[in-house]
Amino acid sequence: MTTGTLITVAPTGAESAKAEVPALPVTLDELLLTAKECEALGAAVIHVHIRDDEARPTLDQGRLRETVAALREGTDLIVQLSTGGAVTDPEADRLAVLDAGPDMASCTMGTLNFGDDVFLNRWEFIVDLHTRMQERGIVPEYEIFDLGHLTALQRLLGKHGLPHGGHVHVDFVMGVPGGMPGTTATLAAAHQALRDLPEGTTFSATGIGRSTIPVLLASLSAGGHLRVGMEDTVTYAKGRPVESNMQLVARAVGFAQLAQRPPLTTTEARELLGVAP
Ligand code: KMH
Ligand code: ZN
Repeated sequence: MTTGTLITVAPTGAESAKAEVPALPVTLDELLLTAKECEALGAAVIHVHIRDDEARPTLDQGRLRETVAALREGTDLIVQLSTGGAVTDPEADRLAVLDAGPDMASCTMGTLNFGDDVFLNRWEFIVDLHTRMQERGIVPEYEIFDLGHLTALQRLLGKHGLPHGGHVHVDFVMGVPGGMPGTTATLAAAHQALRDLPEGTTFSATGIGRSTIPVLLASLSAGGHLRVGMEDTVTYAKGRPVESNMQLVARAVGFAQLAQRPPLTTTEARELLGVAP
């Protein structure tokens, strides 16, 4: 049954530079304000990358803990930390992200070319992330950048069991140069491939750059959920830079309402994803 729409905001990412994208939230204050405003608009999950004092991506443990605490204190959003980090981050630091105790964490299901870089996700590393999340009661969001990543997920669940909470949720990240394209046909193929995963598996989707709107519309029409934010999209329309994450969340909420699948509340989102209240 198609339900309302889970809206995840990914406000910062690790790729854009503050100097080039001044509206990017990089300080804790900026992130918290963004989180509160996006929650008020209809977001239920926040996918978090943090920055250091020079606005460079960091996985600093103290900052991660402070960020989780501030988001919990100031919002009811489900806090999902990125274990993807930046392409240069070592595996040990990416695993240590879980020590900050988020509600959810991302788990990318394979290696891919990532523009001019390589986003490395070795099988043993994926297994480590998955099993540590099971042990610690953290709910994963499996990041699917290519169709083969779904096959890898099927293998992971078959060998190592369901995630904490028992529900499987994946996010199709489409349109990365090196990954699957952000098209309706590809989203339909990825959606079809979910039939090989446990019954009830849910998906959200996001399209990088120009593929943002096609992917958003395709996901809604296929019964999927939405991820939006400046991690993935810095141009609102041709020649118009994104002004804020709120602008992207508001647009997604409008599309979801038109599709008669209004945003899930944070309580409904916790129920859907198996995240403790
Ligand atoms: N920044 C990318 C290299 C994730 O957050 O888990 C990886 C990424 C995926 O953004
Ligand atoms: Zn991310």
